[in-house]
Amino acid sequence: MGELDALGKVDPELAEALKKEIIRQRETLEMIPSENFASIDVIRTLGSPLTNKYSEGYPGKRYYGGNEFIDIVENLAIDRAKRLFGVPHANVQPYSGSPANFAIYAALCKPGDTIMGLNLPDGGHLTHGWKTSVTGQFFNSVPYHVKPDGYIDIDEVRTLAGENRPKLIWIGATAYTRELPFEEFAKIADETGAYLIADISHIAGLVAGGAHKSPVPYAHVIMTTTHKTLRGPRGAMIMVTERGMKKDPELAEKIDKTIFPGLQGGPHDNTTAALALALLEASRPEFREYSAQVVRNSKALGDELAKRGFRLVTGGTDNHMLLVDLTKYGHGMGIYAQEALDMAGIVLNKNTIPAEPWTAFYPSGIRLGTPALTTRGMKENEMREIANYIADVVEQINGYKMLADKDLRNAELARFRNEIKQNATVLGTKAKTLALCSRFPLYPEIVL
Ligand code: DSN
Repeated sequence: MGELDALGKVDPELAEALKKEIIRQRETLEMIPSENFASIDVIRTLGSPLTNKYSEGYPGKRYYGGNEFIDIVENLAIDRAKRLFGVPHANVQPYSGSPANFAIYAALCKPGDTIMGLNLPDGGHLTHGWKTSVTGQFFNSVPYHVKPDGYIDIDEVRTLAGENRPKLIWIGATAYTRELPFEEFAKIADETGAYLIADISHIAGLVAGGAHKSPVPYAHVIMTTTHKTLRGPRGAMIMVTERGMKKDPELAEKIDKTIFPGLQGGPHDNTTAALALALLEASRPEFREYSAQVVRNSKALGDELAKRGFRLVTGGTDNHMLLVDLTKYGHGMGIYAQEALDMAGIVLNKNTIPAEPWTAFYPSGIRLGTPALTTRGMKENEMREIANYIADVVEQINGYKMLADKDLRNAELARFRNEIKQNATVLGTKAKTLALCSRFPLYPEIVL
């Protein structure tokens, strides 16, 4: 009996799409650094009947009846988050990272207050004040940047914070390959009276596993999504540190009230249950080994790519991620690399590079990482093999151009798409990635 057979009987169209997605995950090399493979137990807990329940409020203080078991589940998640990260307060209800970040603003700022975050094209997140996010519209956003070498410009942060006296400062990124300088930011926040908010969505699993410095001694509030390196269900948590409680003894209460009733309705109890399980998994010694391996893999991948002549932003990595500058092929070539690699069974994303010479839609780099492949059991040898696959494929974009004129650009992209699907190197690499994937089975428990 196949996993999707029953669904296939009631909704064959949907079952077919689910089946194809599971096969796609199995048969490609997943290198988007914000993605991972949650354990089969986490996946199955997500699919539990807990999705049926309404539980507005918090454990012991619910608006509806019938929450005695949900209280146990949510308390398990809260206690495990507090223990794993070493914080006095955790809210496990945020639906995802962006609403969690908005809740932090709503708890601590008034519209029009000044806030600071890393500029989006420099590796920052939309919700850290970028102009197309409401966070850049409701607040006076003063972005800071990375230096030409790709490292965060701490001197600029200090100067901007001194001049603008922000209410809060974000430390965190979506495309930053070096250890986050929490200590330096804490000093700046103290000097200027700002709240320091660490968004550790990308690195939470590394922090939990001891492979990245913890923000806990430095930040007042910590937000993380739960589905990236932490390898849990899709969701988020907001934690308040001892330092945060010292700065504002009402901080925990303010955050809780902003999540509910301020912004959200009922928590997704099936997700909370899956998160409780993921936090237990992340507290085990195997997870420490996993997070250390993620970083070793990332370094091995980067070293081999550099050997093949690719320039890495900052020259390398301290974490799970690499940012590759493709300007040697021209400006805006990230899309060509992403699509050629996709065709070869390697999934990653085009990304801006510091001082991006083209646009955010057509950026000049690619971003890739090792959390998902490490979950599959791959190690440094496979990373070196994959780096060579990537190099072989990306070299095929040489000679194509990114053009400013829309019609010419579309014509050039159409020519590329037509040619790349017949390219012998790309097709040969596809066969190799498929063979590699089959050596590291994904979700063998799911029989299709
Ligand atoms: N979409 C996430 C990432 O890929 O980094 C950030 O929200």
